[in-house]
Amino acid sequence: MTTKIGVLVMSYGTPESLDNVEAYYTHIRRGNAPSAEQLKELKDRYEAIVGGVFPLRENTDRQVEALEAKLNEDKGGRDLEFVCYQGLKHARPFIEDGVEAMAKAGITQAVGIVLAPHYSVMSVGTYIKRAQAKAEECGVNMSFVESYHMHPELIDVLSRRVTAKMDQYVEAGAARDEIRVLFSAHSLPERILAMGDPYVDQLMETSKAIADKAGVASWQFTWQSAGRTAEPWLGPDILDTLRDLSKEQVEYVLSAPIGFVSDHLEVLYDLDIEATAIAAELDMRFTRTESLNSDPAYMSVLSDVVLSQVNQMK
Ligand code: FEC
Repeated sequence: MTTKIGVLVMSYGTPESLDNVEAYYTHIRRGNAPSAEQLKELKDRYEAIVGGVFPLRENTDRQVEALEAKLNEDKGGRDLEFVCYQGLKHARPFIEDGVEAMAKAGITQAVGIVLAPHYSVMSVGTYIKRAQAKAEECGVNMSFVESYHMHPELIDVLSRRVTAKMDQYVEAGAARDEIRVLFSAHSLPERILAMGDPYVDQLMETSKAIADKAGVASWQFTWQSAGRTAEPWLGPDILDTLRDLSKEQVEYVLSAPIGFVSDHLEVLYDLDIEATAIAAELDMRFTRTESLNSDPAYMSVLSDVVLSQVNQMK
């Protein structure tokens, strides 16, 4: 008999429309509604990127669909059927909705994976905690992929993304070693450092592996998209980094946001609008690597790590 394996594919989530931004923001703030000013500022950012369309939703839908197809292709001769369910952190269908849907479909064995390659207790850790709690309540036996930041195919596809944009700069007249590559990821509160969290080390490992593979002579890591809260967040922020690079007379900057896998607000606004504008003011050239979205190479990474997890399941 064919065994159905549920795969809970977890992602950040985005509002369904501009009218839902307040509920979404309140959820991110753990039930505390934003002030009118904070809400306007966030709505303005969404309007600036898309004028009312939320690209993360469609990108996540495509990733989930493509992963299900890839898993069923890669399963080999085994009598398994993979069924993917979406579970979002801050929007519908929530992580708990995804687990409940699996249980209702009679699934008892499942794997959870987050569409973010690096583990932090404050990011991937919280997705897993919520999914695990719901799975226990629903009687689903779940195991989780915690990170896949050094998967060789991930390093390969990301280094090809870096090389492609460096080649464009070279065609435009830059010398390869004049191009500064800025690897980046979402900042987190500085207190993760005292917790021994692996997030920073994992991001540095990915950055170094890509730089080595792509033969990047000049690179550094910087943070982006820090939350609007009173506590200190990991820095330097990319905007400050750009100001520093301008003092060093760096002319060509290539942004590689390796902590993210989709086009969404933190890429399309924070990099494509905000950082691009600062770079223009500083008279620097600024471009970024293309997001993975549902690139078959990324789907292959996800399929591989999910299948490894299935192989370990009792
Ligand atoms: O396109 C979209 O609609 C969603 C874009 C989006 C992604 C994303 C990814 C991560 N976040 C992470 C951590 C935090 C922490 C806080 C926080 C706050 C926000 C706010 C918005 C937002 N995040 Fe986000 N994040 C995205 C969007 N994020 C909007 C609220 C306004 C603001 O501060 O800018 C602070 C929460 C708090 O108040 O305590 C912490 C991490 C990731 C990458 C991993 C992942 O995808 O889960 C880490 C995409």
